[in-house]
Amino acid sequence: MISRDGTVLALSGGIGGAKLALGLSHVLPSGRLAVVANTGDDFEHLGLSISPDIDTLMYTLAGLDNPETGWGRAGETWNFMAALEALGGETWFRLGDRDLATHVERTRRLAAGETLSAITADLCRRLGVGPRILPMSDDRVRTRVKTDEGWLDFQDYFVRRRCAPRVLELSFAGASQARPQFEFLRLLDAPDLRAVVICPSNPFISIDPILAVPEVREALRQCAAPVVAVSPIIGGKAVKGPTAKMMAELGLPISAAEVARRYDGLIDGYVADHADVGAMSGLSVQVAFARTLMQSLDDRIALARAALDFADALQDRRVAAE
Ligand code: FO1
Repeated sequence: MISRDGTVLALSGGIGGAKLALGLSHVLPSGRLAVVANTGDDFEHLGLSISPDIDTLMYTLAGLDNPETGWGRAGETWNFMAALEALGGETWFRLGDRDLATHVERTRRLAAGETLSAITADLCRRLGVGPRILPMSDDRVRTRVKTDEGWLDFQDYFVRRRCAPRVLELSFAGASQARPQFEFLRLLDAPDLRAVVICPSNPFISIDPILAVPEVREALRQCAAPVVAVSPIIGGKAVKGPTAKMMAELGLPISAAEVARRYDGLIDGYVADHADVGAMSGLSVQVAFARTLMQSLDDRIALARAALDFADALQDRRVAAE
C-alpha cells in the first residue's frame, strides 16, 4: 500500500539533480529518501577512480558542496593542482586538496575489492549524509559522446572540451552488461514506495545512462508508485549545462514538452515551469506547474514539495479510479 510516509526514490545526475535531491532531503526523513546516482560520468584520471555525480550528491547532501561550481567541496585549496602543474601533470580536470582525499580513498577501496555501493555508503556515513546514495550499478558504465571530431570520453567532452564539439550520438559503454544496483531495483518493487522522482538533470547524459541499465525501464513501467519527472528546460532554455545545445545538435525541439515526450511510457506525471504553461499540449502524461528554477534553498524545498504533492495526488486519483 502506497503511503505518505513511504520511501521516495530520486534519479539524479549532475548539479541540477543534486539541487532537487537537497530539497527532497529537507522535506523527508533521512530514512525515507534514496537517491540513485548516474555513474556514466565516472572515469579513471591520474590513476584515480572518479565518480563526479556521486560526489556532487554526497557533498551537496552533506552541506560541503562548493556553491559557485556545484561540484567539488567548499573552501577548497589547490596546492595539489599547483604542484602537479609545476611537474607538467594534467590539470584540466580540477581536483581540490580536500576533494582529492575522496578520490584517493575510493580508488584504494575499489582496488581492495569493495563495491562502489559499499564505499559510497561508508563515505556518506562518515560525512554525515542521511539519505542513501545508490550508484545506478556497481558495474562499469561509461558515457561516450560521438562528436563531429569523433568519439570522446565523457569528461573529455564535458570538461576538457567544454561541450564545444557537436554531439551526434551518445553511447553508454558497458550498460548492456551492467546489473542495476541491488537496492535500486528492490526499492522500485517495494510495496511501501511512495514515489519515484526523476530530477531536472540533463536527460541525455544524466538520466539516460540510468535508464540504459537493463531492467530499469521495465521496473519503472511496472512500478506501483507514481513516477514524476521534473523538467530541466524552462521556456525553451536549459538552466545550466549543455542540455539545450545537445537537443539542438540532436535535432530535437528545445522544450519542456520534448523532454516529457522522451520519458513517455515511463512517467505518470511531469512538473514543468510556469513559463511553459501554454507549451505543454498534446502530452499523454499529467502535467503540473511549479517554479522549477532553484536559486535558493527555499526554491529547492518548494520544488521538492511540489513534486511530492503531485505524486501523492496522482496516487490518490489512481486509488479513486480503482
Ligand atoms: N567540471 C568542470 O567543468 N571542470 C572541472 O574541473 C571539474 C572538476 C571536477 C572534479 C570533481 C568532480 O566530482 C566534478 C568535477 N567537475 C568539473 C564536474 C563534472 O565534470 C560534472 O559535474 C559531471 O561529470 C557532469 O554532471
